[in-house]
Amino acid sequence: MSISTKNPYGPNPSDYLSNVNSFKIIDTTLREGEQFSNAFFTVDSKVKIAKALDEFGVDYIELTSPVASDQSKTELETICKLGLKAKVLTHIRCNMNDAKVAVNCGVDGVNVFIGTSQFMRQYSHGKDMSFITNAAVQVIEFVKSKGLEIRFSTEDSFRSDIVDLLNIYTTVDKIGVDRIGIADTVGGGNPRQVYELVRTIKSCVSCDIETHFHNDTGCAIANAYTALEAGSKYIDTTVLGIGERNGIVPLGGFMARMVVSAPDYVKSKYKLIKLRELETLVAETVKVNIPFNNPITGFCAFTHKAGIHAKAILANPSTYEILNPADFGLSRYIHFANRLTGWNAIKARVEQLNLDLTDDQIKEITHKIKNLGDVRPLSIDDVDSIIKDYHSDAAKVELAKKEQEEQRRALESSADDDDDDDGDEPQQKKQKISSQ
Ligand code: HCA
Ligand code: CU
Repeated sequence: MSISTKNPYGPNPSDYLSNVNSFKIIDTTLREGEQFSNAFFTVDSKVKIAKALDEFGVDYIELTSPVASDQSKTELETICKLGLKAKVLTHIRCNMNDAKVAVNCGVDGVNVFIGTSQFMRQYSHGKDMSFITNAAVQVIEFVKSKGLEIRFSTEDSFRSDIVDLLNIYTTVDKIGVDRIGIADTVGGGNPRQVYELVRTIKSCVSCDIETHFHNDTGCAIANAYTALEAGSKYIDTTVLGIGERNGIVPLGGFMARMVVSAPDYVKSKYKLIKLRELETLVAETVKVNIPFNNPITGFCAFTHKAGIHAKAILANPSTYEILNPADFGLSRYIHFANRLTGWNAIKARVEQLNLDLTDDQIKEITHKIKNLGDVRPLSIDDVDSIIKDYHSDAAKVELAKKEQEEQRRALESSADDDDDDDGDEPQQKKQKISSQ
């Protein structure tokens, strides 16, 4: 029976606007990520992270606005001078003062945003839609006049009035904005809503769409994927998902999603092998651990435990793995030190230990391991000791058997020696032994 090679997770052909196979990453670890409660970046750490992101292959790197603080400006200017392959953006409020400072820092483009929901208009900046639209037009035209890329985003898009959104997006589209941004600022959006909103907006504008998803309700990666299906092209990510509150789309988890759906595109474009290093760098910088259940780099992401799983994984890893650890420079691990283990997993461990045991013996050992595993958690050492003890006991029994056999032979041959006195030929001696 042959297994179909068709990818069941590939783009849906009915999504004719889909960018699943042609998306771009705007990584905002150095802007949104700076809003993570633990983050404290220095020029040095920002440079290191920017270089690592560039090596990984993200398309854009977004940095904190230069008006946020003197240091923020220095960091932005320093990173603009690094000559990275990735384009460098800065993220600013929608006003001319911020825009004037931004365009003088050496950036490739500017990501401008302003809140459009009732919440933002009432409790954040207090401006109405016509003020917002005028400000947006002024800033976009100014940034464009400097020959830089410009994106205009509405903050809290999902709680904004759809008519307001369509009005402002079509206005900025007409004056030549490069991208519009749709932001799920509070992380309340679900994939179906995302699909509908992106699809609706996409049908009204000709520019590209960037989307930004917070993860308050755990939907960030799913929302990003759905946004691509609906025609968004750019996805905002941060390393490990760091950002305001519990953050946004994590780069690693997003890569896991995308490599399954668009393997050729993802593997040719991004250096997946660098992911762990990049995550470790950011985790250390902001003093957190990589979560145990992180896609790809969580410590148990490629650990297989139950005996049934282990058996199949040993026969063909794809049986229980949708991601190949080797694509990320990682390896899978069969967890054999537990009561759910099976004899195939133990056999693999016996082979790793270079010991010679029969399948029946390994089954007996597995039984012992399961019995002990019922009583307490097991370590690898526990299992190895059980295997080695069994092996040395078996070796002792084998040795004792051998010795007995040798003694028996010796006895027989001395009996034959006695018989020799009667002048038997050697050939006859052999026959005597074998006939016993
Ligand atoms: C914020 C702003 C933002 C902006 C997103 C964007 C958000 O910190 O609140 O520019 O598209 O989540 O709305 O990050
Ligand atoms: Cu955000």
